[in-house]
Amino acid sequence: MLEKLRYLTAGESHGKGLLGIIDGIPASLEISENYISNQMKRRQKGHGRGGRMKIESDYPQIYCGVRQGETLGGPIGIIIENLDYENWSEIMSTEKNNFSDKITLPRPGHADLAGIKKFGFDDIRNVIERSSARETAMRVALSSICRKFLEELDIYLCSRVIQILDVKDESQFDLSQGCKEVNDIIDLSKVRCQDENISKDMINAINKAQKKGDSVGGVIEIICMGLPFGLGSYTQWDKKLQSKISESLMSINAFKGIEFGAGFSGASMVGSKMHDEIHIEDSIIDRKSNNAGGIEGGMSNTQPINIKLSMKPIPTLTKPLNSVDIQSLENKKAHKERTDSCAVPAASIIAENLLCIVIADSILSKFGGDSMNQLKSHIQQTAKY
Ligand code: EPS
Repeated sequence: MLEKLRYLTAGESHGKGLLGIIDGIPASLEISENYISNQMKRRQKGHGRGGRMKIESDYPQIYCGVRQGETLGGPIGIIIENLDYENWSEIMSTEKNNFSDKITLPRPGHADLAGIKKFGFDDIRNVIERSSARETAMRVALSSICRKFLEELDIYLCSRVIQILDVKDESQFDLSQGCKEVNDIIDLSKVRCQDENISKDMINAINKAQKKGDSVGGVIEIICMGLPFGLGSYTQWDKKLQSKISESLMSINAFKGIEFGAGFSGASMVGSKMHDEIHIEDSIIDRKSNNAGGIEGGMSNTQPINIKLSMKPIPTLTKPLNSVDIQSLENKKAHKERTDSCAVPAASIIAENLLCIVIADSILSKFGGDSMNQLKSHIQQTAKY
């Protein structure tokens, strides 16, 4: 659970647009629509996206909470219009009209079946609209304010795709140029993979699946650098940093697994190989390895936070799976509509930005401050290392 920041999103995938509010950001943080828009553009890219991203501009209009380019310390409101709404205005009308077509064929793997049962609907459209990953557009907009907040404190994040279907990039994340610069380079790959040849294989895997009416998932890796000691806490279950991060990142559509540092492979290591020995150099306590992934005892330990996340293949298939018509109760093929065949590169941007909310919240919990200047002076008063 977040302690100092709160945020909510609203909006249907093909409705008028998305609304978002984030509360708890200190005053006097410089932020612009342009800064947020750059993160939005990163989310729209990636090989395997369907036609929707060609329609949308995903421009984040800052509606309130910011004046003269700086936050005011109150709630910040953002609006993103769905440009596709003009093609859906009859179906998605908030006022009653004569539209009566219903979707009755739940897609295996999607929210459809459990969603209609939960709310007592007879039209899966009512579920599709809010369960769509379209909502993550607003979450990227809100969390990019936290990203800017972290950059002011010299905390940077980057991410990459390390697997699409069975094509794996088993290289180490090359961070020699620094997080920000590395991200700019990785953004140039259509699949956000650091290796050019493996990128091509990943693109081929996506194309092959797409041709067969299928979809693919994958694995991403995120790094966060520049953290102080002691974000999170060992004192209570819901204060542990990895719990907060897991809650936030596992809420991203289609994410199925999370690992910190050595993760599952740590289970087959002996303790003497797993744990990162501590040494001191130039008065800085440091490590030669980071199997802990930057978190020990539920707290940041100044090593980069290293997370891997797995994403399942998108459930909307142009060659649909078997399903049941919920109206006629006959065996039929599942509903199909426009879809992405792979959204793993976009998911890496969503995860990177959502991690910013958790880290920003943990910084505010530890150091406090109503303005950026107050926060910075509190951080300075506490030895970073
Ligand atoms: C998305 C918009 C959606 C999908 C995707 C995410 O657009 P549309 O449904 O109009 O094609 O591309 O949603 C899903 C993958 C899903 O399963 O709902 C977006 O803005 O990211």
